[in-house]
Amino acid sequence: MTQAPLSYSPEVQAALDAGQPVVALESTIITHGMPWPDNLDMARKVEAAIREGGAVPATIAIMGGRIHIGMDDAALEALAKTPPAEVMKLSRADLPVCIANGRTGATTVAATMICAALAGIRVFATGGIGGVHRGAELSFDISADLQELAISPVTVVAAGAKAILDLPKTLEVLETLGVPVIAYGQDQFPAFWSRKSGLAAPLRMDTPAQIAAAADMRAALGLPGGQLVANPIPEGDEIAAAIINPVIEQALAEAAAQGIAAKSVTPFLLSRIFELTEGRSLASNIALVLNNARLAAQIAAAMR
Ligand code: PSU
Repeated sequence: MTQAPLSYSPEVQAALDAGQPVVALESTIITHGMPWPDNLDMARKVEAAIREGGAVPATIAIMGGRIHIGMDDAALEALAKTPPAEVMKLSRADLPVCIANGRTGATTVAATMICAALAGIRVFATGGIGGVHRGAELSFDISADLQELAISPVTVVAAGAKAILDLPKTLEVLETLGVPVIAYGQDQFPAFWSRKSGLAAPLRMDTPAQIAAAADMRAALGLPGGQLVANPIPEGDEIAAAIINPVIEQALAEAAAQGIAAKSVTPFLLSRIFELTEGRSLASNIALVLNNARLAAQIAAAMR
């Protein structure tokens, strides 16, 4: 039978062999989520934050038809420099196709969860998960990230779902799928660039140990799927909802007018919001990813 072609970096291999905490990181945020060279800077800083937290970072990407679990700095730089049009944006449907055809691809939250689970990594840090897009009642555009949270046993630390989405509907779908949505240290579900969404989070936890214990119990009960930890952006880095919401509305209107659809929607919106906020949205995005990386390292250290 064909085996999954996994290539571990020496550092990640050693950590997994020794049972040390490892945190997975995705690559779509590098190739499609942020512009060069901020994307490389972010990727390096996030890896450093995880190391400072006492865990080993494992950035995941598909290169030359192999699943790389942990990338060296040269590989990270090469991926960050590659134009988005030359890298496949991979989710559950296209991950095997990319690997089988020997291509290069960046893993979204869904694909990173699949690869992390294959590698035995149980915690993953990112910015914000994909979710139910606004107008989904007509477009049916719902990210495969939501379904993946119900399938792959990985705890995903994010600053909620991106505020470009329909957050109430995203929470409804997560509930239907049986995904625990855990706000960290507050009652509200955070809204990516802002700490508050005005929506109550279904669950709240205040320590990494509680989150790790819940993941362990999920496994003990034989329940498939992971957990979404919604970690609010630090106060000093947030953009108030009153400022970011009109910008989101404008970017959404432009996407609709230009007929942007499917996998292009999220990268288009993030880059337009970056331009419209003169870079402020990117600074906040980087700050929230770093904050998530620090929490993920603590959760990984608390897992059995
Ligand atoms: N977090 C960020 N920026 C990003 C992403 C996450 O701060 O660009 C990526 C993730 O890879 C996530 C994807 O899976 O955005 C969502 O894309 P879509 O809405 O097309 O499912």
